[in-house]
Amino acid sequence: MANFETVEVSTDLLIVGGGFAACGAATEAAYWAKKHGLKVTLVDKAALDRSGAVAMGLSAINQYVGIRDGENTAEDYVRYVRQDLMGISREDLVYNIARHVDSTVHLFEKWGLKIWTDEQGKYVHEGRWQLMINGESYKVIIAEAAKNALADAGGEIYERVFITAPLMEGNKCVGAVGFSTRENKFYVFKAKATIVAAGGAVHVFRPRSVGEGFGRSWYPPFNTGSSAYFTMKAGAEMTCQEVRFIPIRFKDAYGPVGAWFLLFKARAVSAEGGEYMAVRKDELQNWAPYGLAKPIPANLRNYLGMLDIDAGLGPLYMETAEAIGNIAKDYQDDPKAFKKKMKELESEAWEDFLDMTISQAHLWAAQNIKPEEKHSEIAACEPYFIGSHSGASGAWVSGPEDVETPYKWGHTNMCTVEGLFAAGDASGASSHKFSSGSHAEGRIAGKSAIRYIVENGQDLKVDMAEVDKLKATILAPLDLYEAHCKETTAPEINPNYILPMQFMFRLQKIMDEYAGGVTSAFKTSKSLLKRAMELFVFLKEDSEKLAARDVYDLERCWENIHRMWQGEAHIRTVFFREETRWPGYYFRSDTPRMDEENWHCFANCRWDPATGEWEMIKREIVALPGV
Ligand code: SFD
Ligand code: AMP
Repeated sequence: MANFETVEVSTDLLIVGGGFAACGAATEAAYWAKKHGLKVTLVDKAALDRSGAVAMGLSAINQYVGIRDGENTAEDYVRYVRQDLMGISREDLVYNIARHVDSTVHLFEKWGLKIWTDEQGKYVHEGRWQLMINGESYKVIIAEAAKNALADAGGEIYERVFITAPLMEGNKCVGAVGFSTRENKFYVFKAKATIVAAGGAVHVFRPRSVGEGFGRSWYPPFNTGSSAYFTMKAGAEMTCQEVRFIPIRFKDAYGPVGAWFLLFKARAVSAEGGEYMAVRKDELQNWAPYGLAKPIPANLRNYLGMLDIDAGLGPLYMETAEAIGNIAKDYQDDPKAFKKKMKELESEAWEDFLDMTISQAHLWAAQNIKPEEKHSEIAACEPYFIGSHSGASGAWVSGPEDVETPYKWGHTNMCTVEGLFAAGDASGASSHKFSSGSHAEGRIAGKSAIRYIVENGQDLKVDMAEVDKLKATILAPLDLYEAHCKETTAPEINPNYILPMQFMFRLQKIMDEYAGGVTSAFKTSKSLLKRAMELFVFLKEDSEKLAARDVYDLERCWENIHRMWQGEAHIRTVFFREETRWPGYYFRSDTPRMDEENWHCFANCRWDPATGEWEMIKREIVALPGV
């Protein structure tokens, strides 16, 4: 076996990940841990300051309810998410996040985040729920608060350690194992409770950007399905694995559209100039009641644009010049004020990208695009798994104690596995939490997990013989490479193993062509999915032949295994749900309609660690009482 030192770390609470949910969990848990003399340890595969989805920054806080100013109620937010997710959401979880999210946003401001304010000192809204920010350093600010809280409570942070798998004792999670991405060290974290907050997944599907653009995607390439893998391998029930997210973005550099639609009130049109949201309005009848209420769900907005593409009316364009012109119109009688306003709008347009998707600004510059003069192409991205945005995939977690629902079996945000909690992208059916809601949910999970430890925490029993077996499995790709790499003149071509990049291409090809990726125009069917499952049998077999040249490759091997599990859960759940509910995310051509009678329910799944079998489960949707 490759020579890796084993480093054992004992803690009370382990937080896996260092993004928004993890930072929220760390900040809150540290406070309660200090009171109870407990230790909190956070492990991130990257460096906390710039890890996860918010690495480059963001230009808006997408969830702010505005309860203190009487703008909205938490119940309003529940109705919004119910509508946007075509009726499928865990309303208790959405409610719990919504009632806590504002205090998180106020903390962000206290920690130094600049939220735009108007002349009256009120937050500038992008839309009903969204606040504009100067967000290029958003992640640094939130990470700093988490670091300070952990330091104050005697906690620890491990950066650049890739968590590979859960550590289990029967149906109880007792920590995690992983390896350093820089040194030959294998880590064993033993914990009385574990919170998984390792984000969602990208590059499961073949991206639009291949060849020279490979690696560019809307979702950050460093989130690779580790949350899903971790919870599935622990035997946790999962939910909404079919609810992938496809954002519409400025084409090829993936710049955000929210500010354009909501703040600038821009129209999206086909190459012929028709506004698909108006021209194709009648199509929304087919998706009633959700298609007929406002706001029109994100997937249906996508779908109407996709119908234009199918009809040969592409490319689609965002009418940036028209929108800027409309806003500036009010100033046209005063040339000086007009010029000033135009300058301001122009800089806001560029800042929107520079805050969070810098490469879109590069692309505009490279293509001589001045948004005030010329429109820009938009397109549907490849599918992603991001339960915190407008997708919903994640673990099935226990709801808040004070809300009357059947969804309660343990401490709030605990999975169906003892001692294992999830938040952010890792927890499912509670979409539209975004950065602020993920942080709030992390705080909820952090407090709950500490309470779990205080009430249930016994001394840990970890079978080190099992740990040694896990270590051998995790390091196997290094051994396989070492054993065979000299047998061929070109070490990347070898009948005894497959390198991680080749493996990823194969996974992406299956997902793209059979499970409704970009090149299949997001369409799939029962037969295509069945064939994908057949091909996955071989893919899984060959995953045992993944080989690694060094620790970087070892990380890539495991990232791809994590992606593969996310892909399999997706295929199985799309297959299970015999209807089309989210056209614009995916379309099942053999069941092209929504079936409220049979499928207004959660489609859950569970992989059984004891038998290796998958179980598919329908779960009832229970509305938040009185909402
Ligand atoms: O508008 C391991 N999001 C936006 N939210 C907003 O509030 N406003 C916006 O402006 C947003 N925009 C946006 C957003 C996302 C993306 C990708 C883009 C633009 C391009 C959504 C939020 O970013 C998102 O909801 C939260 O970040 C979710 O939080 P969380 O904690 O669930 O995920 P994370 O922040 O990505 O962190 C993941 C962490 O896990 C680590 N990790 N660590 C150890 N071992 C492993 N195996 C690991 N695998 C991953 C990561 O390093 C990271 O620390 S807008 O354009 O949509
Ligand atoms: P995006 O940049 O697309 O991620 O959008 C940012 C926020 O605005 C998210 O909360 C979206 O759900 C919301 N949003 C974007 N476009 C629209 C739209 N056309 N109508 C309503 N909400 C939107």
